[in-house]
Amino acid sequence: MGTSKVSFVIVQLFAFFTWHAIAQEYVRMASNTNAAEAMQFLREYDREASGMCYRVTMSQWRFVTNITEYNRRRMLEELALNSKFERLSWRKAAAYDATRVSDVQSRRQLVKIVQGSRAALPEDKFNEIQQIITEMKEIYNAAKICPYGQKPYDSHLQRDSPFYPQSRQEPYDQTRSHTQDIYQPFGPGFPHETPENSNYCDMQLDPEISRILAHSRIESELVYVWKSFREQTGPKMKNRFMRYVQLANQAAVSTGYSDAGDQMRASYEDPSFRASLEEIYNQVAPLYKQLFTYVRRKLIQRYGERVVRPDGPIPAHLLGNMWAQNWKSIMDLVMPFPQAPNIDVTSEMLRQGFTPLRMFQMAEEFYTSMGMKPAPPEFWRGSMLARPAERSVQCTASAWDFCNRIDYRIKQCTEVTMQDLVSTHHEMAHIQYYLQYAEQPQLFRDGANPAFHEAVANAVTLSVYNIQHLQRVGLYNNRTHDPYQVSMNFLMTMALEKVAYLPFAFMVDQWRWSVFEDGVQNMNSRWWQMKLRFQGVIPPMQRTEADFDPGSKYHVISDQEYIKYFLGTVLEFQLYEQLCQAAGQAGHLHECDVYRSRDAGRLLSEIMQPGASKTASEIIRTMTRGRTNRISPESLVRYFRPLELWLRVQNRDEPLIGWSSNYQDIGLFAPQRGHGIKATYSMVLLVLSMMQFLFL
Ligand code: X8Z
Ligand code: ZN
Repeated sequence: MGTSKVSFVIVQLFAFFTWHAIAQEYVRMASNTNAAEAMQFLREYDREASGMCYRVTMSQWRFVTNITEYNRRRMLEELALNSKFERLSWRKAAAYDATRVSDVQSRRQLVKIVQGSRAALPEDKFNEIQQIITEMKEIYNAAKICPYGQKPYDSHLQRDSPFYPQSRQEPYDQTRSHTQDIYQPFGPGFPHETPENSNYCDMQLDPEISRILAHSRIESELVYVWKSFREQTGPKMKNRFMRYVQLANQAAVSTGYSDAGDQMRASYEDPSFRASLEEIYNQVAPLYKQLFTYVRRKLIQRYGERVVRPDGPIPAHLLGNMWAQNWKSIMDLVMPFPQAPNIDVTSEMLRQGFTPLRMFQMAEEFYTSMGMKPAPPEFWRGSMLARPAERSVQCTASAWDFCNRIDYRIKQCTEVTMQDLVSTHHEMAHIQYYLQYAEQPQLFRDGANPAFHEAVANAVTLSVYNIQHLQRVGLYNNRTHDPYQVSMNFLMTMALEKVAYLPFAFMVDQWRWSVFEDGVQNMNSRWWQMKLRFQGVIPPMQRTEADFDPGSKYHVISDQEYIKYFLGTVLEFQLYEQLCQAAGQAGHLHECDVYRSRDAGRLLSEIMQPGASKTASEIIRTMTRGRTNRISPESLVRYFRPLELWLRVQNRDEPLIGWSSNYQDIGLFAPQRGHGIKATYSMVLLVLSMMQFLFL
């Protein structure tokens, strides 16, 4: 055993005994057995927490809809007050012995106050971890890169480059990149010598970099932006992230968990959570591998075998997205029937004179047609439904609950496109959820578990971005093309978004939990090990431990759990199928539309109304009319069944469905030589995991 291993064991032992002492302390603290007093505390908490939540939410709203230094300061002040309130409430709640409170709902509320918080940390450390997260977010948001293929000081050329987006609003012109190759070797020191205040090295993730990854088909350009964005994020955050891991673990241990991953998983209230996740992953993996194999062949046709090996993993920069998580932008390369159309009703919306307001009215009518609630007048008065001309705003679409049972808003820089029409229905689903659980106490005004909100919102959008629905609302009318071909194109678009996403959504927290559990050594190599194992992707160039590629994903550095997106995607199809059954729709799942079904509306309301007052398993039991209490991927697999059959035919001559990895693949990220026993140990682990993959 190497010295590092010995010290690791000592640290673990020390951590265990420290934890034990603190956990004992926590248990001793929970000594107040007066249930009546606990319930009185919860009544006061509900009132104060709602008020606090209103103030913080309002300050955040004011900032994101009008970005000024003054609004930022006000928001930070409110957040600081909120932290104080959180710490105080935590101490009070932790003093009660929840097991003595017979009322289930009150007990549940007490547990909710205590379990997800880091308030068990001493004040300086509590403030420190919050500060670290804020700093990491700031670094991330400030990341900018120079345009591709230009010397950084030649600003004139930069602006004229066909690679430089002409305006933030203008669509990226892929054809110009195809026909012109203006690649110039970079000058010495590029891009490190770029002046900090350069006004042309100002390409941000959103929209410029994302647009290049989505639309450019020039491999060297894709490599460049992929690499440059990682240079501007991960390494600048790695040390902070390591300290964050340490503090998050301390907080978790002080609250009675084994580590911060254990604490994150607690909100799912499932003792066999990790096994359940793995089971779901294994059930969707065959479908993913069919899609993967087909896409790989198409990428080889575009980029050649020099870039993509016929039985190998796919290099991560070719899939149309910074994290290879959503492949819908490469639809042009993989479309099953290029002669049939891809459903896009944008031009029809423009022809019919749609406006952002009309799109939201249409979304509202979707819910009222099912007998659900209309948006209140405050929603129409307060929301920001289009980009304002006169001030700077954050444009990511979001739905807001101001915690006062009156004020609900949406912020969306809506443009008249089909994508934004789907998005209006998605955001309105969040508003509908808020309205449905409004009468619950503040602590229960949330999804049944973290996966529910997104799952519900996306389940509705499955009924909206849907050939039948678009026909019913007079936006689509296909008389000329083969319906089978149109359907396959549609299902491929959906698969590139949903099926391709699953292994990514699964691996992010597998990695994060392994860091919390096993420590911060070789974080980057472990990231890529998991990306290879679950997604079948490799980096396009050598990675080392000086890189910190997980830091290129916002949810990792901003302390947002990610497994909810994996479960949410699976649950979304399960819920959709249940709504379809309630609506009496018996055809293909991907053709079901629940618009105007009162029965589907009743079921959806029943799922939404309890908020978080019931466990996810209770809600799933309601949702499936008692058939199961577990999240299952069967509906997702059923939805894609027609496409899966088509893919199997396309892949019939492929030597390998899925991927095999070799030493070169692993060498791209294996820990560097020269680190003695640690490197050898890691290499052995890597080879073992590769063998395990090959023989499974
Ligand atoms: O973070 C988001 C939304 C907010 S809930 C913008 N999403 C995940 C991501 O970007 O990774 C939506 C899809 C998954
Ligand atoms: Zn959402």
